[in-house]
Amino acid sequence: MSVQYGPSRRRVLGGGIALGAAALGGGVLLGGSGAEASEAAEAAEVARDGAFVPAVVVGTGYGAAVTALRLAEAGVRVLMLEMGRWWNRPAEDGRVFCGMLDPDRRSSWFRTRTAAPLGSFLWLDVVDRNIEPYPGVLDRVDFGSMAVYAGRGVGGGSLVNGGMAVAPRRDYLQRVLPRVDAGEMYRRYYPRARAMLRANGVDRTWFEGTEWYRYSRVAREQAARAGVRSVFLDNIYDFRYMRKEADGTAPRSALAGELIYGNNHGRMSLDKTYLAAALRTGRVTIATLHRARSVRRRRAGGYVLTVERSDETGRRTAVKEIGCRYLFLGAGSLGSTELLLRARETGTLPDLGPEIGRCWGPNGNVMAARANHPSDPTGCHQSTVPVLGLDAWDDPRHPVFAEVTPVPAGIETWISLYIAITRNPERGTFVYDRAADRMRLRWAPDQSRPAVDAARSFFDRVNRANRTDYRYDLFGPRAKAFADDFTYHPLGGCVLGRATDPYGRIPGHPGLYVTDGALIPGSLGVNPFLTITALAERNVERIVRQDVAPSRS
Ligand code: FAE
Repeated sequence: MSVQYGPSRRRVLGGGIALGAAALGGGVLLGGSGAEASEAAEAAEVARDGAFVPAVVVGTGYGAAVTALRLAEAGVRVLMLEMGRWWNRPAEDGRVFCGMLDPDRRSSWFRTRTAAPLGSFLWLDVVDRNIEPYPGVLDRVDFGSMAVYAGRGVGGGSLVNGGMAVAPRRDYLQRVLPRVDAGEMYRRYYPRARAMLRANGVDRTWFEGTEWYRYSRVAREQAARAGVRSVFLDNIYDFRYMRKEADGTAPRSALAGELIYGNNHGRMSLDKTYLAAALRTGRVTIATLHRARSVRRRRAGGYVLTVERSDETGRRTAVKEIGCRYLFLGAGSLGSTELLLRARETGTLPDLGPEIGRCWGPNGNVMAARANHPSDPTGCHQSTVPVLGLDAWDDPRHPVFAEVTPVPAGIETWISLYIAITRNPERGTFVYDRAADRMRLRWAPDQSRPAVDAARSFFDRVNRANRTDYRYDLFGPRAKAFADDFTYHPLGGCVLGRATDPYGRIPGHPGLYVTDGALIPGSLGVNPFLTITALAERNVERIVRQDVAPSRS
């Protein structure tokens, strides 16, 4: 079977019916028995060729999930299109996801070999594995001198990320998004996002004593010797569950080397939070293995999407056209930008402005590792869930916020590993390659230099204070202390207040919105999903009030 569907039930629409039913004509079933057996049929029908739905949301990541839930609560029927699959059923080995140390086809989006961020050990290619191509959960999109990791499947990045739920400094948020009232974000939308995402913190007493976080404590002491303060970071991993893992009363996930290829337990990914709530409304349908390819205006108003449906071998099984009145792009920084660039450059939406594709950045990401003294072991047992940040953002020349990340190899490695977020002012530009019908990124290798300079200045300081050195063997076959050629945090491409109005509306295109990381101009100073979620909450609240509600009445 090539398409899996969420557990939504058909339901007679409330206030949104007028819009939905009138527009749908006889096409999509509206009322109904709610029988479980008809769920797949319902989704197939809602996403059938020629269908019209009131609202389409492309993607199922953070911005998309918020948007779908709030639209549905306002009575609007929503179809979500997701190019990946559902991750809610165990495979033959009884697990939904594979682990980081035993990756199989579930790990990667259509690759023949895994492409882990930490690609080597003692310069040897011992980390990656040959695999069968499959719609696996983690994608790596290569753009030459920069690669972007992204989650694929229902839940987007929430299936694979480190789970750190961090709000940026208020002054930096104001600087990055000057059209957004930072006070309102902190008072209203960050708390809402945190609560919905079920962000929680590690118990400090347990943290101080457990073997699973020795690696974080070691990094904290070494940073302190260099005069750098540490901060605890909230996470969407359920720490009460982690305690049970440690006590041996629950199956292990974070304590069994699971993270970037998904967690079989403990992770509160979007399918368990926002998307579960959205599906409970009965107004949201998720069509998986459906990839939005292009968008054009609909003569009677709204938009028409061309959507490709594939099977799990990657074979295209259908091409459909789906009409909608409201189109929300939540396909992530890359996905949403590509859809709009293609529309502008191929002339299906020729009036899209010049800002589409601009102002992209990797959030200054740099990965680095240090070699500790034999007297400073970091532990054979490491929780995969990071909980500690080293905060040198006040450094006037080289602001750095570095997270202490695990090396869950199951053996002592004496390695301290970090993902550093720096304030790299360089920005990339996306251009549409007509011959290949895909987007390319203009990002030259030396555009990563400011990030590396900042990371070097920070880690040199930590090394000096501890008389330690870098590890040069972890980032590929060449001796390299800093991995500056990939990012976990793609940001920008359709920036709020430039490519869109201050709420994500595309100017001159009523009913067309961007609702994801594409809105943030390249840098945030911390990990982005909490801000993407809070911003989507802010934007959709306004859109429901001003754009959607009047059309329904
Ligand atoms: P995203 O979550 O990427 O969702 C986009 C969805 O759209 C995906 O499900 C795609 O499959 C789907 N899609 C794309 N194109 C199409 C199309 N054409 N048709 C249909 N579907 C499509 O978007 N952030 C943090 O804040 N804390 C962390 O600890 C953290 N760690 C990370 C670790 C890793 C390994 C990775 C990869 C990312 C990490 N991030 C972290 C980044 C975070 O996951 C990312 O910023 C958000 O997921 C972006 O949210 P969006 O809503 O923009």
